[in-house]
Amino acid sequence: MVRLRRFEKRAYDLFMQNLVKGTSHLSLGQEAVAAAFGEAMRADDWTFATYRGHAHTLARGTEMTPVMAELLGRGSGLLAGKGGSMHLTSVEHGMMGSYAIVGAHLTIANGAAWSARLRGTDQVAVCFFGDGTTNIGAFHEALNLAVIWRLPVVFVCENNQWMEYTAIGDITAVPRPAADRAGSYGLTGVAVDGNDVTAMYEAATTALGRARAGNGPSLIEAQTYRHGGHSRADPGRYRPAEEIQAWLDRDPVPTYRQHLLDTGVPEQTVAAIDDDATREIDTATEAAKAAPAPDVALVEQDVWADGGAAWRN
Ligand SMILES: Cc1ncc(C[n+]2csc(CCOP(=O)(O)OP(=O)(O)O)c2C)c(N)n1
Repeated sequence: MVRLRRFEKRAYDLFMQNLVKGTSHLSLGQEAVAAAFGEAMRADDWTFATYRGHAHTLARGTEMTPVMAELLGRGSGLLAGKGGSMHLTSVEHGMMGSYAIVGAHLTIANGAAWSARLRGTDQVAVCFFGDGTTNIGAFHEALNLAVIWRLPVVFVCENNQWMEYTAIGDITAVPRPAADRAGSYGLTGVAVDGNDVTAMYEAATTALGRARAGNGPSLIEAQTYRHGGHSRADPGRYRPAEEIQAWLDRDPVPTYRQHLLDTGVPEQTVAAIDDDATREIDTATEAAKAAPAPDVALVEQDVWADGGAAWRN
């Protein structure tokens, strides 16, 4: 969680210095969800994320330097500087993409899960999305199909309470937008404290085990909060100050730090975790800043599945 927190705080600073190209969507405050799944998943499982995918990419073991270089649009970036913050992908780490079309990736995760079934592997596809996504048709289509076909997929709604400028409660008929609808698809509604990394890890382990054993999909709603607004263009000032403060009081990073100290983990060990993360982000930042821009001649490369630029019938 500390790594993810450090990375996004630095990404924010670099954005304010106009070094991050395009916009970026931070998940500060939501780190427990990505960290718990990153820990519980097997190396050959698949992650599908949204445009808010920095933490999910790092949680699968991707190094900070290429991710930071990607945000800065450098040639050494994860996608050679051609994807940017919103499209992080690292197939070798099972990070199968960050999708900007709300809801689109739930059906793609189904496709990955189906391929695992057809190939007889016990890989699991895990798909993260926001609360607003539960009001998109693809959410319902994907859940229905996943249940009918008993697909090894785990749908994880990160209910950070807000969509883009709109509170989820203002436009949704049920209090828990994902968990309360699970029954419609024959699933058990699972609502978890998304700021409690231990509870998240347990929920992740149960759902992954269920999928791996051939018992089909799960739908988890993680109750959490993003500290900032929707994107860097949005400071989120429309949200009530008391609401923000109440969630800051339950910030997963300091809360878990305190938990470690309370349960006897030595102060030096906790400090070493902080120091490692600081060193890692400092190194990544310097390397990314020093890296050259992408070669314009490569702009058409990697456009098609074979890595080339030419249309094929
Ligand atoms: C199909 C589609 N409709 C609208 C948008 C514009 N849009 C981007 S993010 C977003 C809000 C999504 O909210 P939520 O699913 O709660 O995720 P969060 O951003 O809070 O993580 C909207 C409406 C889009 N990208 N795709």
